[in-house]
Formats: sequence, structure tokens, C-alpha cells
Amino acid sequence: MTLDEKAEILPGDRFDAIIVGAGFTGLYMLHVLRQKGFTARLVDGASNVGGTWYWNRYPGARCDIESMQYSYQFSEELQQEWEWKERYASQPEILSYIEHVTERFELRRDIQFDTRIEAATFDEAANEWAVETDRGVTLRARYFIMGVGCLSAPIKPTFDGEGTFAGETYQTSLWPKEPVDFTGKRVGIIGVGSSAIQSAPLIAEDAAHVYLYQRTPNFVVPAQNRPLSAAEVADIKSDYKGFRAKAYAGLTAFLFKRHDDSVFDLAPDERRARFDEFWNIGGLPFLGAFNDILFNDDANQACIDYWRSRIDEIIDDPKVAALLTPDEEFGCKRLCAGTGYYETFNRDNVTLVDVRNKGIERLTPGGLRAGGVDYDLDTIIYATGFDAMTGSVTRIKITGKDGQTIQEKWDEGPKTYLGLMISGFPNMFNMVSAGSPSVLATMVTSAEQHGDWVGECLEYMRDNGKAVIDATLEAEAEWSAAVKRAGDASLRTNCDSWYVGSNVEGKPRAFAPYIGGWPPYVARCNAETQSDYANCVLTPG
Ligand code: N01
Repeated sequence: MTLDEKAEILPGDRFDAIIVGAGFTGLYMLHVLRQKGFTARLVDGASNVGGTWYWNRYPGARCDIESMQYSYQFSEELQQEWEWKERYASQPEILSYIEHVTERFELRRDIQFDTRIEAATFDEAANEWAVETDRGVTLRARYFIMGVGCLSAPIKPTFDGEGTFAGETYQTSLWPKEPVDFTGKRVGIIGVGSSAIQSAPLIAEDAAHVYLYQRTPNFVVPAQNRPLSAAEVADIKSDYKGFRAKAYAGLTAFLFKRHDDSVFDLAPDERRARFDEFWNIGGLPFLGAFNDILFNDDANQACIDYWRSRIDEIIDDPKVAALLTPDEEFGCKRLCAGTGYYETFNRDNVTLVDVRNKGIERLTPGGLRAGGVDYDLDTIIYATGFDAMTGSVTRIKITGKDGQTIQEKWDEGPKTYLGLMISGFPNMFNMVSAGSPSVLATMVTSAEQHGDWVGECLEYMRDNGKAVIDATLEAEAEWSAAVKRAGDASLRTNCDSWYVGSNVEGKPRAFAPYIGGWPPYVARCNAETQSDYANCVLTPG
């Protein structure tokens, strides 16, 4: 089958499972179900596989987990044969990897592209899901599996004067496939999260001028990306399984060097040397310098002092350095990994615009107005983030038992059992999302763990003549309390961020992922399987 060919769905088509989302999660789920002899159809609104990596093709888009770990491990042949080029893979490289996996495991014939799922309703009489597409076709399946991603429901704020701007408008999370030429353009970038941090330095190389409109600064450490050497790749591949097992045993399911001592165990000069060492390692592993950066306010402040000393060395204008300094704890939001981000503010053609107080006042035909100043722009880029964790789920009208919708169920924040199941929504699985480690662990590893867990569950149902599985309300309440407890114990709930949903107006504040650690989470999932789903109600078919 070629890229142009698509699996087609017909009215009344029935499958064992419908999977939504052709990213890492949905593709692996499809592979598992086919291996186990289930019929499945995977549906995606995009024209090709990739999920997040299909849509986020803005300049500089790159993963912040190392490529040798941000990849599937279910097939030893696959992980041996694929050659990652860089320590952190770029979006095009990840996309070609996902396309390779799709072809290698012949997944394309069961994927329906260019089709969005608009609604899904559990039919209690038939014990199956009726799933409505935007093509006006309703599919039916016993199981409904959401692999819709955590950062895949983009947000684009509206401003006064909406629609008046005469120039070009882009959104990092919905970037066009054709290259965008910024040569000679005056470009305004709204937002300074990871997407802007990655793209701004590259856009500034071509543009006449770049204005970054910053409401809240972020902590950025250098990614320290580089080509992978043949020797380090060979070393990992000589025992890839062992390497993966070590990662699996860690709290975040990915391996990085970490010290188990406190900031205050070292004398000031040794402490600085340690921070220097981890600055040179870069990226998320910077947090491995000491064990208490995320847990002790004074240790966190010591880390901020170090970080500030480094950016003061980089940025020429102290006023700009001050503006770029967050007033929250280090690592409360997801730490951003940048390449040349702070350096870019030393360029004559880059201006940081503080919109903390007044915000962006309005769009105008010639650009936008902020802080009483009119900015003349040819292009506006929205790097304004996502309705994270739950938005991709609640944007679909999902109705479970007794007519309850997912919006009603989650009106005070997400409630799940192990992140995987939602009581009252039988035979539905919500993969790598709220209530599981998801964004706090390696997404690909999570996708495989969830895919295996669900595959085993469906096999159990088939082998034991069961038609319906639903988590009990008690189990869901107990797990949701555990998710909240773990979140409250971490300083990550102390600031506004997409982790807690504060970037979406009206969204109930709740720390959505499970931060209690990967090994305890996996142990809990395994216990559920081994107990024959003791915390679920199983109904015979
Ligand atoms: O989104 P964000 P992102 N007026 O939510 C601003 C992953 N990711 O797409 O903070 C003005 O971080 C908003 O301001 P504020 C990664 O996990 C990873 O950049 O709300 N500004 C903020 O500055 C990341 O954490 C990579 O005050 C407005 C920005 O828009 C997550 O995705 C790369 C505004 C949004 O930042 C999200 O990153 C990219 C308004 N009305 C993404 N509305 C890697 O490196 C919003 N903003 C792997």
C-alpha cells in the first residue's frame, strides 16, 4: 500500500477495537491487537502517521528525550537496525522513524486517515461503542481506545481586532508541510514555551526582525544536542535490552546520570563544579545534579542562583536577563531545553517584549499592539501551547453509561483508574494520558506498557467469555486520590502550568499526570492484571 492509499471505512463496519490517534501510542496498540488476532481500525485526522510529530513541524522542533531512548523497544531487530543521528532527534527524523515502523509492521492497511472522531457512545444494549466520524460514517466496536496524546489539542487565543491582521499567521502546533520563508520578514512570536524557545533562534537567523511577546518567562538550560558517535551507539546496541531494563527501573523510565546527594552536601566551589558538569550534560538531565532540587526550597534557590549566573554570562543586556528570569521554582514547569535561546537575545534583530501586565492589547491590520506600542509585523506565530492532558479527550463527545458524558465526569478534573480506565465508560481505554506517568515518563515506553496491558486485558476477556470491563468507582476514587497525593507532594503543583491546566480558562486545576514514579505505577498495573482485574467489574457476554 502506498502513502496515497488509505484504509476506507464503510457504514456499519464493525471491529473488535477502534483506536484513535496514529502516534506512537495508537500505532503500537494496533500492532499488539493484530498480533493477538483482534480486528482493529485506527483513525486519525491527519493525512499520515506521526501524531504530535506530524503536526509540530515548526523550525527547530526536536525531542527533549534522547533518541536512543525515545523509540520503541518491543522489537530487538527494529532497535538494532534503526540508526539515530543525533542525541536528540529532530521532528523530521522522528517522523521518518514512525513512518518506517508503520511500513515495517504493515500497519497502514488498518489506518483510516483524514478522519476525525467526533463522538463515541457506549451502547449498553449491544455492549459496544458507536463511534461517529466527521465523514458521517458510524463505526461500531467492542472496545474504544484513545491514543490521542497529551499535548495535541492546540490553543490559539483570540485578541481584540481578531481577523484584522493582514499578514501571515502560523501556529507552531499546526505548522504547514511546505517550508516557510522568513527572509526579510518582521515576525512576532506570541508565547515563550518550548515551541518558541526551539523555533525563535532559527527564525531569527532569516527574519528581518523577531519580536518575542513574553507573558511568563521559563527556565531554559542548553540542550547540548550533538551528533551521536558510532562508539556510543555501538555500546548501547551491544546490550540494548540491558540498557532499556536499567531505564525501566528508574523513576522516569529514562536513563540519565543522577546524583543522590543534596545541594548542601557539597562546599560552594564543589557545588558549582557539579552544576557546571550538569550544565554541560544539558537538557532535562540537568535536574540530576542533586537529589533535592525539586524537593527543597533552599536547594531549588541554589539552583536558580547558579542558573542566573550562567544566563548573566550569556546575555549582554542585564535588563533582558532580568526579564527572562522566572519568579517561580526551578523545574516547577517542565524544564525547557534550548539551543542558542538566550544567545538569540544578543542579536540586533531580536526584541523581547514584556506583556506580563497588559498582555497583547489587540491585533491590527499592520501587526499588533502591546503595552501601548504598535508593532509592525509581516507574520504572527502563535506558540501558545495546548489544552494539555485532557483536551484531546474532552474535545470528543464521549458518552458512557447512563448518558454520562466525559465532560460531566471530569468537570472537577480527570478521574481515572490507573489512567487507563474511567469508571462508567466500559470497554474504553485512555492511553498515556491523565492519571498515568505519561508526560513525566518516556512517552514511547509508556505507549508500549499501556499497549501490552490493554492487549493482555482484551485477551483475558476473550479467553474468559467476558464482554464488558469497567473499573469500580471505589478503585477510581482511590487511584485518583493517589494521583493527587503524589502531585501535592511535588513542587510541580506550586506554579501555573499546563500540568495543572491553568493555561486554559475555566479548566479545573488538577495536576493531571501521576508523579509517584514509573516502577510503582507499573507494579500497580501488573497487580491488577495478576488479580484478574479485581478492581473492575467484568460482565459475561
Ligand atoms: O506551550 P507552553 P509549548 N498572550 O504552554 C503563552 C512540549 N514540547 O507549545 O506562560 C500571551 O509551554 C504562554 O504564556 P503563559 C513540552 O512538554 C516539547 O511551547 O501562559 N502569551 C506561554 O509562554 C512543553 O512544555 C518540546 O503566561 C500567551 C506560551 O504561550 C509543552 O509541549 C517542544 C497567551 C505557551 O507555552 C508545551 O510547549 C515543544 C496569550 N493570550 C513542546 N496564551 C521539546 O522540546 C498563551 N501564551 C521536546
